[in-house]
Amino acid sequence: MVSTQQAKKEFESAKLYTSVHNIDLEEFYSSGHRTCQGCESALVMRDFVKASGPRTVVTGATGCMYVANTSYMTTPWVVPWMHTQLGAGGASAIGMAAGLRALMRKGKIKDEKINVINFSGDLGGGDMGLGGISGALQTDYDLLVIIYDNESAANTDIQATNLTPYGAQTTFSPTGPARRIMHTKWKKNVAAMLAVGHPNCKYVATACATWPPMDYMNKVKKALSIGGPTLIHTLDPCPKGWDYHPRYSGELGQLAIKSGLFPLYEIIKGEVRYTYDARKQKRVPVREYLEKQGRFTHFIDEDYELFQSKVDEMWNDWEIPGVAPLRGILKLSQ
Ligand SMILES: Cc1ncc(C[n+]2csc(CCOP(=O)(O)OP(=O)(O)O)c2C)c(N)n1
Ligand code: SF4
Ligand SMILES: [Mg+2]
Repeated sequence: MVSTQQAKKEFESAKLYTSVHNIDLEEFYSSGHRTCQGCESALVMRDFVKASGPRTVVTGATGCMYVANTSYMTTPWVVPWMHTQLGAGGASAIGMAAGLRALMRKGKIKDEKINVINFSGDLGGGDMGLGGISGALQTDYDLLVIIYDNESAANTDIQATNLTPYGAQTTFSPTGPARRIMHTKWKKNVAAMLAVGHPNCKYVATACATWPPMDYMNKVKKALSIGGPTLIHTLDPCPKGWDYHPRYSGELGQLAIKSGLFPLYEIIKGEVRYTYDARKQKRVPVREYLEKQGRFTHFIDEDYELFQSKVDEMWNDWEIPGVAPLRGILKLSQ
């Protein structure tokens, strides 16, 4: 475990928010975007750049957060922002960080800390761009990759990705009389996979933009102050893709965490710290979360039960609950 003293030191050096009243009023992702009402991915954008401040450059992979944010020559981005190809988030961050380092070394720009942040979606980052992100996490550059996960290829009309939950209806996996469940894969465990395989990566966290309050913004601050390659994976309720009224985005994010379905943690130099400990808190039945979304309306009792058993297994049987899906070491028989 991280010692209290070490945690205190990190906390102080990152200048974390201790109350919503400390949060800067200035916006660096402001009006001019065309995301859906209730879009949590838009909040992920707004809040990371609020936490990182004006000395930030952003690269963004294709997806809702590119298209909805740059339509018809309008943009909410106040800081320098660059679009990059769907699977190229990691490579674009390396290039940006390397370019800035070279310019500073040659004295062409002031030598100062400039935050380099890439955002990529669950398809662009968690599937297609995984190789580039892996490359970025093995460098010695100061860069942060945020995988914003709305659990579908939302921009191209809600196709399933490998981060779409089991059984969800998407345009690739419609339910019907012949087959009720079309998407039969369990969600890929991206953050932990990237954390365990990249010794150079200094900080990995999972987060949700709205709950617990300030948790996500403070994780961004920590990632940037720890420096080196870092990664945050956010779960972003998406009213269009998940099929619910936009007013419930905050509640759904909270239910995903309180049911234990989306584990909230940070890994600093190999040590896990739960930021919502679903091992110890009484978990909300996952059915309460699933029933509020149109993409699961075809579920029957056995589907809810399967979901619940998978969540319970994650917290009760895994070696590092909710994080690493290993169940210990088999004893070899003599
Ligand atoms: C190489 C490539 N293949 C396909 C596309 C079409 N395309 C554009 S956005 C997108 C979906 C991206 O999904 P995700 O990364 O999850 O971001 P979201 O749209 O959900 O925000 C796809 C398939 C593309 N731009 N480039
Ligand atoms: S489809 Fe989903 S991710 Fe895309 S803008 Fe709408 S709410 Fe946001
Ligand atoms: Mg997506």
